[in-house]
Amino acid sequence: KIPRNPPPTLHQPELWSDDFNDFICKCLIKDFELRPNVLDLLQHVFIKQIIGKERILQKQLIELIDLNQQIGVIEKTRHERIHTRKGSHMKMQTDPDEVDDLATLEVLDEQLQSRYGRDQIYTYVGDILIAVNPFHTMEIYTPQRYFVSAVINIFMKISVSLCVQCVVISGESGAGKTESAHLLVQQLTVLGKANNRTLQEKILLVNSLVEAFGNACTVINDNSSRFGKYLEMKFTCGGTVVGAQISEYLLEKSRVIHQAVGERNFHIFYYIYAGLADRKKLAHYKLSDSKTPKYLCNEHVKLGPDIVSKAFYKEQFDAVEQCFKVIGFTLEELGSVYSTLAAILNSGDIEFSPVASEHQTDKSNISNISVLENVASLLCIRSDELQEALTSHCVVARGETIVRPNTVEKAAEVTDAMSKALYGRLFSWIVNRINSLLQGQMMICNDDKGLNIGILDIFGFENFKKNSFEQLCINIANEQIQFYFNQHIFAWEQDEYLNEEVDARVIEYEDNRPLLDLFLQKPMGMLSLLDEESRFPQATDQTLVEKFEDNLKTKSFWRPKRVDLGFGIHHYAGKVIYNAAGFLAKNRDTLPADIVLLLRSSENELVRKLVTHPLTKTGEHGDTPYHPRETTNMRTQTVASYFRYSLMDLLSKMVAGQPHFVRCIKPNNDRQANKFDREKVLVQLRYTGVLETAKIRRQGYSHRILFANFIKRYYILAFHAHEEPAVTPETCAAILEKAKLENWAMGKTKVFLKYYHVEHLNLMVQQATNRIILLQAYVRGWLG
Ligand code: AD9
Ligand code: MG
Repeated sequence: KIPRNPPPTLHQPELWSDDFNDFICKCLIKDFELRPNVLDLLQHVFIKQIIGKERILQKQLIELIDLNQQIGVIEKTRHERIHTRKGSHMKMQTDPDEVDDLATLEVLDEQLQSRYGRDQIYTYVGDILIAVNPFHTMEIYTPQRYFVSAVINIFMKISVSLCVQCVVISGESGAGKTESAHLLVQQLTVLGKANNRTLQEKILLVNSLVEAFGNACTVINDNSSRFGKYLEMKFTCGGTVVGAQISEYLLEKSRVIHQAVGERNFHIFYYIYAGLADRKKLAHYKLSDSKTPKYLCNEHVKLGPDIVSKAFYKEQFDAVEQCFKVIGFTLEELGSVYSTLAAILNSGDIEFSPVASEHQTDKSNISNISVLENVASLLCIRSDELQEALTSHCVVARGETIVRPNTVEKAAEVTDAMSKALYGRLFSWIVNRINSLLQGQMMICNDDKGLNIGILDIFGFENFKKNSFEQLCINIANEQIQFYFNQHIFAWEQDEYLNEEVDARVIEYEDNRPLLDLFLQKPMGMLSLLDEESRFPQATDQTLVEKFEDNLKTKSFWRPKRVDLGFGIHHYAGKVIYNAAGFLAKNRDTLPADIVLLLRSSENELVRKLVTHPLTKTGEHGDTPYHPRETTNMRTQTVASYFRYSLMDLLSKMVAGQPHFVRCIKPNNDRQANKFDREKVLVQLRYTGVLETAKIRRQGYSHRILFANFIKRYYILAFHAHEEPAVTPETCAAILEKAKLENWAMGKTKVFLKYYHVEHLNLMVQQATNRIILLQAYVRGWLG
């Protein structure tokens, strides 16, 4: 009666389809009563749908499990692999080519290289996944292959631990974080078989859409993320995707008005310019096809007027528009988005000239009124009011409002500030809108709060020839992520050994806490000093660096000779020389109240929304409160203080979940396939702490599980399903002995396990659950 086909595995999701489970419920398992721990077991394979609808008779279930035990389903290869790992752990003499987990091996970089040569780009070091950028398309992303085993891990964990899982993807710029994040989302949507295809499709498009607005070509990466992204995928307890939410962090808005040598503006501007030209709609959006907008003309990038003829950009424009539509933006909204983008492009072309008058040398005039009118008409505001807001400002003195003219420089600054603000707010609006459109889908099953996998993909560590305020922010964010990693892998682990009185060797690691203090401490950290200096109207970038020099007394900070506004920082990932030119202005990031008021009078709903509450997290002052403690004086909110808040917000999200680390490694600086620069890789392994991780994984205990949880999860391996063993260290020991495991340790409240212990235990549980899946197949066969 038993089917002869090979046992179904987790890779065959069709076996736990709703229909099938329903079928079982109805036909076979009618009056069954299921114990909570067996229920847990079932959750592993997301057949919870069965339970709750009908009750399963425990005795019969046990009988059926016994029946399956006779069949002895063993995932042979995997089983052997774990044995190899255990063996190599002790003897260190396995054939390295056979091992996917390099925590057991000494020469990491060599092994990564030989695996890379065979296109094996994913490797575990303990429970950290190393992903080496292949720089070419690979055919491995099918459900049966490598990456999926990592994804399944994460996926299994949400069901077992029922807590938020957080995947932290890190690595330097161009190492492959964004690609990895895409692949992860793709595979999670497949695994979490979204009930409705449209939702699945929408989630997959979210990344592409926000990246069109938030990514740009830099000298390191043609598709470099210029913002941080935290995508949360929501699942039911049955493992079905039911929604997604995205949070964005720290968009590099300054790119809108200026790009460094060899770099470009955000992708979307090129897409829209070429796309509208293709549709003969440039004139409608007040753009000219003969004269490239100034914001898109970086003299060092040979793009020039041929942007409009770039086939690639046109295709991308169509793709972005398609994303917008599928996700659910209305045509009206799309039109407003295009108008706003076109208004920004036009703003960059407004020209100011000094007014030639003996008395009023400080005054400025707009020399190309038609461009100003274009901007006003695209934003649906009055052009005379816009002209006034750009060329003058109000000061309140002794209760009286006085209008003062703006100099040419000041007027250009105000224009740029408006462009940056519009873009930053547009970006936040798009993200918020996506979230509310995806929210409609959220129907978490009634008995729980739903499960959640978050994926963090931020901009990677950067070290250019010339590094400015933006690089400083990006690198501080990476410093913070590294700190979190260290805390998790090293510090908390050691604390726990102490508390639980478990003996373990102390691991030395590079603690970057002093560096974080250097940046974030109040009141003497770098960002606080920057804020303080930004409040003085007379301060200059020169006085700022002097202030740094006077106050930051550490080896990690120094002033290089012969670089005027230069200062150096020794980051965890290497030394970077920054240039403080423009720091104060970039930090103040002021958007005059006149401009805000004017935009609020717009006849375009979107434009009005961009400058009205409650838009979250847009970065300029005058907005919704970002942080109770940071908002005491909204008028003075600077980029630095907003940045600090964002970082804390991000961190609180991460700390709330169980982390999984993916370390992306860049094998060479030339973006070439099949080129493995050993030195380059070794440096990354060293500074990301992967080398130490390997060490701690060899020596320490990566998993610590409370007695009760351990017993609940694994008791089935040593006890009968109907037994209820006492929550004691003895019960735990009995389970571990039954599983024939050695070298674990018993703490005061927790079992301390090496990662391969957990794999072994999970494998055994999986075998048991496989039997349950097999049961389904059996039942199906039986029912014919
Ligand atoms: V940055 O910090 O945002 O500047 P990332 O995100 O780390 O950087 P990204 O994912 O954009 O790097 O990868 C850079 C390029 O490497 C991609 O454009 C691809 O051309 C290439 N890449 C990365 N990962 C893969 C992959 N798994 N398969 C194929 C890849 N190509
Ligand atoms: Mg990226």
